[in-house]
Formats: sequence, structure tokens, C-alpha cells
Amino acid sequence: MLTIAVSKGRIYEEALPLLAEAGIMPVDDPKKCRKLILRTTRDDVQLVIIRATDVPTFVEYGAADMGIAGKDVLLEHGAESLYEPLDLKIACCKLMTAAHKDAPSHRGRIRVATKYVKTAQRYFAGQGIQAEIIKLYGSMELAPLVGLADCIVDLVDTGNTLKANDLEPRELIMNISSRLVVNKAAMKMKNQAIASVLDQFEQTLAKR
Ligand code: PRT
Ligand code: MG
Repeated sequence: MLTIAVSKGRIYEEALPLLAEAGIMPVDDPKKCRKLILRTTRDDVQLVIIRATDVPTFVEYGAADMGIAGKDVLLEHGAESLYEPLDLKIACCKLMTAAHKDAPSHRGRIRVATKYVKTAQRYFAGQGIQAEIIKLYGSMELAPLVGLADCIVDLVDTGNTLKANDLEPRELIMNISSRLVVNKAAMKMKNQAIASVLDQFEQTLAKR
């Protein structure tokens, strides 16, 4: 049995066509049922539906053989323990700094609100900027508005969320897309099954 970890939401939606090309179609719809393990049209493949940030953990421990996770999540998790053989080029966005539209560009020590603590630390250190990082779990956009932070580090797609809160994107930290990750032991033990799925994903991507 090959177990693939996927998060509900945009990654799931954008992964479905890729999976379908590999003959993997979930039998249940995770939006309509509460099942966390989804059987598929392939008897030898099942999906586990988990939080986006948990995907690297499931794959690292071998609870899932493969997974689909955003590069943002992988950077923050530290992905040395996983193979990352394929950029699936889905759920694309940008990891950026953002600040109030009227705020001056930062000088000296700054406070940054984000859920990407390690990635932000690495980024500001690389820029030679002294940053105090404040960990939040959501609604980062609020932090500059209420004086909790000078700026935020968050994902930006259309920019509408920033705009709606009088913020603007400032510096690009990284272009983000979702990656296929594979457990290192599974890569050896289930090589044939994994290689064939990888192959089919690659062929589909090449056609896009
Ligand atoms: O929602 P949950 O708490 O379960 O977890 P999650 O937010 O990590 O999951 P989900 O499904 O929202 O995102 C999963 C992955 O999708 C992320 O890890 C990214 O790799 C990718 N992705 C792509 C995005 C976006 N685009 C995105 N725009 N994830 C989040 N956003 C959010 C962003 O954080 C901000 O709040 O959308 C808002 C900005 O969008 P715009 O269009 O207004 O700029
Ligand atoms: Mg979300």
C-alpha cells in the first residue's frame, strides 16, 4: 500500500488533476465526509488528509510514504529528512514581507509577526537586519495595525488580503509552490510504486 499525505483545501484541489493522471482518484470527497483516510480507484494507493503543516511530519516518520506540501511549510519544517524530488508547480504564491502602506522602510531593529519563524529569522539575518520575531498562528495582517509588529512575513497571492488591511507587499523572500516529498526508507522499500507515480506526475507536468 502506498500512502500519500495531502492537505485539504487549495493543495488538495490542485493536486486532484495530477493524481487523476496517475490513475489515483479518491473514492470519497473530503469536503463531504469526515474520513481522514481516503481509498482511491487504485487498490494499492490511499490518501491521508491532514493539516498542511503536518505533511512533512507524517512523511518524515513514514506514516505516509509520500506527501504534497508547500515549500513554505518545508522550509519551516527543515526538510533534510525528506526527499523532495519534484516541484509540482501548484498552489503557487510568494513569501513576502509586508508593512502598512504609510510605514517607512525599516531602519534598525524591527519587530516581525509571522508563523514562519525560522524562515523569517534566516531571511532577516541574511539581510543584516536585526529582527525580533513574534510567532503568530494566523491573522498576521492585524499585527502592524495594532502596533504588535512593524511588518509581517506571510504568503501573498492576489494581494487582496494585504490591501483590505491597508498593508502593502515589500520584499520578496521566495517564490512558493507545492513539492512532492518522499520518505527516505520508502524510496528504497517501495521504489517501483513510487517511481511510477513520480514518472506519471513528471509526464503530466511536462505537458503543462
Ligand atoms: O488553513 P489551515 O490552517 O488548515 O492551513 P494552511 O493555511 O497552511 O493551509 P492552506 O490550505 O490555506 O494552504 C496550504 C498551502 O497553500 C500553503 O502552505 C501554501 O504553500 C499554499 N498557498 C498558496 C497559500 C496561498 N497560496 C495563500 N494565498 N496559502 C495561504 N494563502 C493565504 C495567505 O496566508 C493569506 O492569508 O491567503 C492569503 C493571501 O491571499 P491573497 O490572494 O489575498 O494575496
Ligand atoms: Mg489557510
